[in-house]
Amino acid sequence: MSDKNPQTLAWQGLSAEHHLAPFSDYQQLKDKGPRIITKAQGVYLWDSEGNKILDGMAGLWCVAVGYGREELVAAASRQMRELPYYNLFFQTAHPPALELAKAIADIAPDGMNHVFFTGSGSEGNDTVLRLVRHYWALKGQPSKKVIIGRVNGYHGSTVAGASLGGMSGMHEQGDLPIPGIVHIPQPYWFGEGGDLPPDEFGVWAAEQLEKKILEVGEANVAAFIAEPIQGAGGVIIPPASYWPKIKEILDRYDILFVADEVICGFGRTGEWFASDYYRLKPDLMTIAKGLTSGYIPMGGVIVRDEVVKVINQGGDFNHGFTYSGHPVAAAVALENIRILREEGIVDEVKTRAAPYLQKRLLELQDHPLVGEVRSLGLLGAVELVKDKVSRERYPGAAMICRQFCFDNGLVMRAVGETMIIAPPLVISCAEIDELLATARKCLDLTLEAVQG
Ligand code: PXG
Repeated sequence: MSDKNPQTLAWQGLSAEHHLAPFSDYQQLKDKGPRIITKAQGVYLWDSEGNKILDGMAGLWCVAVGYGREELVAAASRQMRELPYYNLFFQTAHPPALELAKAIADIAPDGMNHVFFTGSGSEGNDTVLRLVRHYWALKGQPSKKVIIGRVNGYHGSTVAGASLGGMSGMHEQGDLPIPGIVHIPQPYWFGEGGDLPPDEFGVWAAEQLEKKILEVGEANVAAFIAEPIQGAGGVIIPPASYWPKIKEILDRYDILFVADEVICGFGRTGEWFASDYYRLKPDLMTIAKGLTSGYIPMGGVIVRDEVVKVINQGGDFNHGFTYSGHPVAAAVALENIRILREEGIVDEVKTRAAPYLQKRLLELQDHPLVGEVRSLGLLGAVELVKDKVSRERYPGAAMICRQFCFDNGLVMRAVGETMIIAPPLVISCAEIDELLATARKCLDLTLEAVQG
């Protein structure tokens, strides 16, 4: 007999009988049954067993303003009454999409004043692929088609998104990447830096871009795409030397640079965009997630004026989605940006929450299981190791730790042998204390478990 409540069992039954979940092992899911999340408020979730859980991942990196914001609910319901749907095709538009495009241009880096809306980050990156190739064709250089991504980058799960990304598990399914996409190594010093000091490794990793451009031929390269900080790959914050060196290389070659800001955008680094933080000057930026705080699906691509000038002269851009700029999503995004601005949330991240999280996270460094702690803004990673010097791992430790976290009221993600966090931007210092206290307890439990 299970000690779960009957409603939980009924929902788990529906899961087994009818649902195909994203990124899941279906047999395992059937055997164990998913945790059913039923409600949320602030930075907390509740499951169907009545457990209260601190959401250290802001949903899936998206719930910037926290759960339970009535203003977002009101914005959606107002818009649903007024105009629940109309499209932006065939020379029509509606106020929420236009006003949102302006609100995004106001916070985007200088010279990036236009937005193409999509329903998700993946669709944003599909848009990127078509837009950059269209751009070069219009410039009379149709051979510039190849897009350079990075190993272990994440750019979504559509065919183009998964191809641009460098996740081997995704490439293995469905014959990816599609032609015209190549990858360079990632700037993951702790995992792959070997004996090189971080800065030297950062320069080496950046130089791989130049090497690849020369190998493919500048005349064939359309763009380089990268997350300023890799999220799904394990909160990989590049060594300080990496982005300056990449910028130097980008300046030497006539290719476009796409910053995938789906995770880093809308305040996560303490700036509106990580491109501001690293002064990246991208030509295109993919956005989603924090744009609506995840309350409703929406993504897009912010495009630099020079690129817009070219595509303005190209006749029809034959691309778009039924839900591009959906009025309800746009109304929620507008309200979400208003909240971020008026409550000074991005600045709060920079001056209060991020420094405090970093200070508390660094205290974990003395734990016997912790090889490295890194954080930037409200992104954090804790590398689990058996040996701090050789960086040898305990295979499976992170999954064990993730389960202890769940059981003790904390959502923390495991990527490889790295524990990662990305809490809502509105997390208080007391909630950060709670997060770290639970994390330390779970590291202790994990150490005990792996030492058997
Ligand atoms: N780019 C980046 C940088 C992302 O993190 C996408 C694009 C795709 O966005 P959509 O909205 O199509 O999912 C993402 C999404 C994980 C995980 O395991 C991360 C994402 C999605 C699902 C799982 O951390 N990021």
